[in-house]
Amino acid sequence: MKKELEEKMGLVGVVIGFCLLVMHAIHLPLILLGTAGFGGSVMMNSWWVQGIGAVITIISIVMLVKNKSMKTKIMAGIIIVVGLIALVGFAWSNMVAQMKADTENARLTGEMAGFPCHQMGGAWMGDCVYGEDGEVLFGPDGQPISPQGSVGTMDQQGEIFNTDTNGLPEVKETQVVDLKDGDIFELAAGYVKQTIDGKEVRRLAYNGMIPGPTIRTEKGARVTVNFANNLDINTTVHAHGLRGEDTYDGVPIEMGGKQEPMKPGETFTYQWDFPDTGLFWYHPHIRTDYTTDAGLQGNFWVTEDGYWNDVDREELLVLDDYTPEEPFFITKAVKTLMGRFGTVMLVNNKENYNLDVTTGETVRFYMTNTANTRTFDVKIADTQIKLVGSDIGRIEQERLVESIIISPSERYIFEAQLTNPGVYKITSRDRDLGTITVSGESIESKDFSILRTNTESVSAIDDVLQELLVRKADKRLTIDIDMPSMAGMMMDDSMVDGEHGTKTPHGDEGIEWEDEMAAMNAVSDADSVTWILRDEDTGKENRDISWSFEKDSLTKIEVHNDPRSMHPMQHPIHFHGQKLAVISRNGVPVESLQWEDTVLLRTGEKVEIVMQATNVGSWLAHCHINEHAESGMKFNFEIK
Ligand SMILES: [Cu+2]
Repeated sequence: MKKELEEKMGLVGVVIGFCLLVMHAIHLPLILLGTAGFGGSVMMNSWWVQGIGAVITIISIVMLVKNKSMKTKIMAGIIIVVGLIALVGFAWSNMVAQMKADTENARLTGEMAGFPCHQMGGAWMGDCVYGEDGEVLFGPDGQPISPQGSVGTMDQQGEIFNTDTNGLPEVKETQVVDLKDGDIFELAAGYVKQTIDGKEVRRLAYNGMIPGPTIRTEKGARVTVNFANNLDINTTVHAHGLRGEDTYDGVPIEMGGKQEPMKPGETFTYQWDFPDTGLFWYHPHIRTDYTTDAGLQGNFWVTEDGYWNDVDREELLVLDDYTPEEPFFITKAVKTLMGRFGTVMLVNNKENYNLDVTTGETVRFYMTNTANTRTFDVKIADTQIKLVGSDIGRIEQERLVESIIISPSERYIFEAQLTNPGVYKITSRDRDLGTITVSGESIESKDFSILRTNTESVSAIDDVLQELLVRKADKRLTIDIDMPSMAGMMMDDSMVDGEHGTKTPHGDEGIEWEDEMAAMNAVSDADSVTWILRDEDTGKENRDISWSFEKDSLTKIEVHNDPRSMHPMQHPIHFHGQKLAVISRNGVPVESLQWEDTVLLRTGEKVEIVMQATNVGSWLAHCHINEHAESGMKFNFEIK
């Protein structure tokens, strides 16, 4: 009887032992994989599984000692050996995992110290609070808890610019002001309120308007603008794209310019010259990231009889994006990694822009991108666009295009013929910008098929183009970024998703159309990120660069937007007071030359630019992603 029971016990032991062997057969490789960093198994590696294993091992030891059956002894022995191996493996994998976690925490604590607890590519980093199981602890609102006991958010900390809207006048639409040579105009910066996306926000405006007054004048005119700073911060007015005197360029002295920052309540008289036909604009050159986004932006519209094609209508399109109630910090620009993207698309400061036209009309649009960082890809549904002009006047060869890519501060002038009644969407990639409503009796349409060639506009370059293309660059710039405190996040492939590794260029067509790295962008600021323009011949960077050119010289500048930098992305590079023309991109000569003051460099691009130094003085060059300029991406040059 006793022997039978012992044999049955032995059989039970054999069955249990077999089950355990199967478990271990899965368990051990998982432990090993987990230790090697491939995920492993939480369930199999848990304490209770190990506990059951330990109990069974002890039973097996008892069976081994008490049982006389050789079969049972062998089976018990195997179970004991496997159990011990599993136990050692468990202890080993736990120890290694703990060491890895400690190292990682130490690294992230060091590099991400001071950043609020946040998630990036599936991993938590920053000042997080961890529970006993090593998981991040969350507050009742679902946000991670910070060590200070408060609930952490992705936002920056610090004093923000005033957001009070009490007693402010409503914003007005821009008005076109026609000025003749010698005219005097009064301009003032102040505060207004506006409701955007249902939220009432405090904005900054010139003469109460956003965009500010559109100053329309004739080529060759000089106008006087008495400007009053009615803001509670320092400001200047920069005349973007005008080849006038550096004294009136609005670049503050501390940035290598000629103007003392205007304190609140001060006035300054600008003498602005308009030597070129086309579309230009004005905006502050102090904390441009805040002030331009908040509304300080207006166009100069320089006309010339017979310069453009015959059209039925001329319209301004000022493109911007804006996030209501997102704070700006007084001490520093934030979101300096990508620049500040807006959530609401604005055309002429309207959320729902619509233009009514009569069927058959040909419209010429004068388009400016005043956004801080967003590059637009402008399209009108079912409508061909005829590109006729850019930053500074006509392009060499007019052409029909599907869409126009316009980076911050650039201008494009294009024509569209609306021949069929209907509502046509204006879009940029996945964003709706507005509509054109075409209705009424059809008028007789103008001939839209003519594509003019304007060789004389660019003859200064065209005449020596072959020589310029083969000549060695006079100056070479490389675009780079320094972000020591964030480097660990960028270097570690597990911290960023596949699209945003350091090896793959970002975005589509070398352009980041949206805030594709929102989490990292939100924790970046002017202190943690330095954007760099590096002179390859001297090794000097940003404000250490000081170039000097002879008046009327043609300088060939090669700019390389290095795709191997820590965070490659597109940059619109703006030179004050001169004319630029791109002659080749990635070694391929351009088909149509055009004068510009801002050149877009897509990720990885190597662009050859020719600068015509027509304008003596001290000038600034910088990236026109305003947060990038605030993070160092600027240098001075001189024309003598
Ligand atoms: Cu930039």
